[in-house]
Amino acid sequence: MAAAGMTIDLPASLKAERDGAVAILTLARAEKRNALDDATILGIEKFFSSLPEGIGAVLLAGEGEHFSAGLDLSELKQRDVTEGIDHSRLWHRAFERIQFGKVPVVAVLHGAVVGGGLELAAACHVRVAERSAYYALPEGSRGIYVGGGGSVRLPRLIGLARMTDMMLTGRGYSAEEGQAMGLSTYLVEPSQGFAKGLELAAHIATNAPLTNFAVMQVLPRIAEIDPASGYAVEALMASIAQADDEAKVRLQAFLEKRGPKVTRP
Ligand code: 1HE
Repeated sequence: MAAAGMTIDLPASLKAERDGAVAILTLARAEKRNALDDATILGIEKFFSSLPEGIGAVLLAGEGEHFSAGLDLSELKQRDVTEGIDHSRLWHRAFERIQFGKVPVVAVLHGAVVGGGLELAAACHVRVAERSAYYALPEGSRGIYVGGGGSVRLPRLIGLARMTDMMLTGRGYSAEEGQAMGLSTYLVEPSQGFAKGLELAAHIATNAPLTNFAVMQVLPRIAEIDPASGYAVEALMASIAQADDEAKVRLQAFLEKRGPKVTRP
């Protein structure tokens, strides 16, 4: 579908539109609870690989009552081992395009955020949850395993013990619990998620591109390396960012009382 302001051809399960500098990607398969089939995953990969010029952030949301029911179980059928690996690698590729793509991604979560849907949410940079959201990893009860990068991202997000518990016991978490454990960083009333997510994405799009690059591409790498190397990389990144014209313009604006002040939260 070629959407308003966006010329990316996507499967019917995805809708793309543009609101100024924010590209909005919507999971549009509510009749199947936004279950993620291969076409949708390929569409996600394509969308994040072909963002047009002028886009500074992406908002990801889901139509209907649920963000996503995860992997489309009807496609699981009887893959052999090699096909299974290829399938998981496809998800990895697509979700890497989100996490380490061109611009930050804000996800709006509501209803079921389960299995591969939770893995998709975990690949985004900012998560806004509506109070209806709930989280689970039902892979255990289906006799399968996470395959969309969940083993890598979720322990870093909520801790290894919580993910182990979710997978072994089928335990779910409410929106409030998810907020307390850092799964979401914004918790809003039902139907308020999209507006909040759009507001955040629009703000992110006004940041200096080099700052957004550093936060997306450098910060998570520093978090994975030893502290001594981390300090060295941080010093280099800080020096590169401050030498950029964009930083000079913004610092000058503040010093001339034109830049925004930090407001009390
Ligand atoms: C689906 C899927 C799906 C719904 N694949 N078709 N994910 C799960 O184990 C979650 C499975 N889904 C559910 O537990 C429930 O559907 C929900 C709690 C999300 C929503 O319940 P509800 O009552 O609103 O909907 P429903 O009646 O269960 O489903 C509506 C339709 O969506 C129905 O199809 P229909 O043709 O009978 O109308 C369902 O079959 C269909 N549907 N979820 C396929 N997941 C990279 S590895 C990742 C591994 C995983 O993600 S495992 C977790 C899979």
